[in-house]
Amino acid sequence: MNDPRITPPQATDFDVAIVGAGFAGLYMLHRLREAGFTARVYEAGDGVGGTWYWNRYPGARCDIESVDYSYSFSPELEQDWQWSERYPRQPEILAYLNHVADRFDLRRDIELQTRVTAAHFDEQAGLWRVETDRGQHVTARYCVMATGCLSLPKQPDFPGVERFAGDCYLTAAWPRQDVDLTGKRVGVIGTGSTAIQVIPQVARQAAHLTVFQRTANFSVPARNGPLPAAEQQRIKADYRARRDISRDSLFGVPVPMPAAPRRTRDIPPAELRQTLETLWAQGGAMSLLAAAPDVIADPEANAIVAEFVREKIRATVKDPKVAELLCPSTHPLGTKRLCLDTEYYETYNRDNVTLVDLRATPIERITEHGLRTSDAEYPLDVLIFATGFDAMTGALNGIDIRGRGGLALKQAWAQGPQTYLGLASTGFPNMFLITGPQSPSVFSNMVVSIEQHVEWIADCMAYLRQQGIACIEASAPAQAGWVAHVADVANGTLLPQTDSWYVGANVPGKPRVFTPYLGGVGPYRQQCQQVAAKGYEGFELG
Ligand code: FAD
Ligand code: N01
Repeated sequence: MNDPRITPPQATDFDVAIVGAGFAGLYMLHRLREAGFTARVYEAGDGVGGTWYWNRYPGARCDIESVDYSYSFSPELEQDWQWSERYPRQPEILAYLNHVADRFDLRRDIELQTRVTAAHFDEQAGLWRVETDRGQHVTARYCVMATGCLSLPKQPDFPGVERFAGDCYLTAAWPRQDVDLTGKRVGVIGTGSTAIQVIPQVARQAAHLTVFQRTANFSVPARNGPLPAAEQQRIKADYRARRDISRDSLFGVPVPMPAAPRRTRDIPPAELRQTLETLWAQGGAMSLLAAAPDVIADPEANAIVAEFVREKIRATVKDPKVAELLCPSTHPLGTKRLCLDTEYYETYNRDNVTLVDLRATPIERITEHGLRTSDAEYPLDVLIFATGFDAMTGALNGIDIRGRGGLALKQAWAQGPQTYLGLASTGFPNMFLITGPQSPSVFSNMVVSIEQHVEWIADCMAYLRQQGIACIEASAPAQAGWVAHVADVANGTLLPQTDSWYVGANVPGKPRVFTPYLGGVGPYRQQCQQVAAKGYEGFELG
């Protein structure tokens, strides 16, 4: 039990330091308090909400249904809160998270406008020393990184960007006040999930919108709309069952795991067509993936579903040349995040929208009055960058995290993230990651995955306290086994081959490693439960 490398615990300022006050940090704080721990949350923003605090761009909303993209830990909360739409807008999700912060009296333990700059494990004292950009130095037995998978936006580094005389906006740092684009010539760079939400909104306001597309993406209609009270009531009457299905599912949504999945290619074409038409009419990206899970592994299945979506694009977009440009051709469906939209493809039928193909005519530079590609200059008043994130590891690498022997996390992960279950990393005792790399995280309804991690971590800390164990650390062999398993599962799919942020391809110099765990939310949960049931198998306790 006694690890000679660590002396008995000293008193700390808090039992737990939590970095980040999004869905993860808020629930972690609540859960730890309930378990009798003291905890402090540090949040860089001046409000809680994380993703939903920062991403205020027009059209921002989630792609999981509101009744599912919400906490399940409090039956009273889930009954009381009324969602207005099938897919809630950013302000509604932010209001929800603020309600949670107030309802559970969380704010008194959250320090806003406080960025954690360093977290060093002091081996002698067996505690974490945490530093912030406000000059605070605090100690905690445990450090929980709730820093978000998609919280560090890429900064626009286009040549000439600093000379642009118009207004520039980064979608992930959108201003609080309304941005009036009426009468403006607006350029949007990017056609990922964010841009696909922004573009229809901007097109309605701007005098002219030019979309600069490098890679066409697959998008599925949301079929969003009001969530009628009666429908919400019906769902809430049997909420536990719905939540349980999500918890045991592949992607954290209430689509049960098929008992004996049929291969998509074996389904008679007429039947498959009917299923796809029904799903298309119902809307929802996750339901499409969940209905034909082998599309991410079987090229033939993928080709069938991808062609179905392309047909829909061609049928929607009137100009055949524009339609063809919008048809994804560089990657299999679902190997970049499948997008969810409201009138995205329809937007290209508007007279005030132009699509520019950056593969044919790359951006050369941003000029004082617009953007120049290899064949034209586009005069612009406003530029919107929807160019994505340094995902999965960006926010963690933004902190000087040091474990045993002063080992920097950045160095330990130089060849790609190394974790056990995506929850912990060898050499970094008493540090936990919420939805860390190599957990289902971004390949799931993240609220379901966040709740699972938070509960596992809080239970683990309670167990250690009860057993009088001061230190927990992922063992090197267990970590190596998990990293290999994550890679094996990914390599059985089409995802690692595609250039996406899942593999870090969007950030120059990042090691190419597929980061989410694709084994499914339900099976992953079971593995975590088994690890705990076996006395935290694969961890060294001391
Ligand atoms: P975040 O919400 O990212 O919160 C992390 C917080 O940590 C941030 O507030 C950040 O400021 C803070 N932080 C980071 N580093 C530091 C530091 N060093 N010091 C102090 N504070 C720090 N997921 C879905 O499942 N469905 C969706 O529909 C969906 N839509 C999304 C839409 C957008 C635009 C984006 C960007 C992401 C979306 N996601 C979606 C993923 C989303 O990030 C998660 O669902 C969820 O909100 C993550 O919560 P979190 O608390 O883990 O992280
Ligand atoms: O970022 P992205 P995002 N020159 O990386 C282009 C979640 N999310 O913010 O594909 C030209 O997907 C880039 O082009 P390419 C969701 O998990 C969810 O849109 O690299 N173009 C791409 O088109 C999502 O996956 C929701 O060729 C450049 C775009 O910018 C994740 O967040 C909503 C470029 C970036 O797309 C990230 O989505 C929003 C360059 N130099 C976000 N650099 C919903 O749930 C980048 N691009 C609804």
